[in-house]
Amino acid sequence: MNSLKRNSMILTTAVCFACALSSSPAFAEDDLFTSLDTNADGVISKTEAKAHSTLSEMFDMVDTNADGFISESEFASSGLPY
Ligand SMILES: [Ca+2]
Ligand SMILES: [Ca+2]
Repeated sequence: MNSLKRNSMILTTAVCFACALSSSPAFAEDDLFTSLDTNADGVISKTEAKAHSTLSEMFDMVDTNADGFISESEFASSGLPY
């Protein structure tokens, strides 16, 4: 009885921990993308990227389909430190 209770407590803690792990980095990334996308058209232009020195330097590398804009998925796969 006692050990069952403890097990379910451990499980709850583990689930919460996994939850925090998976949600916070995504949130931070999303937040930066949104704040860089100043005209809110869903992509980051070269001009908008100038607000972030690292992104600005890496723009051509991050813009994998070379359309001159960084989409959210291109941004997400860039592995940029932020
Ligand atoms: Ca934009
Ligand atoms: Ca692109």
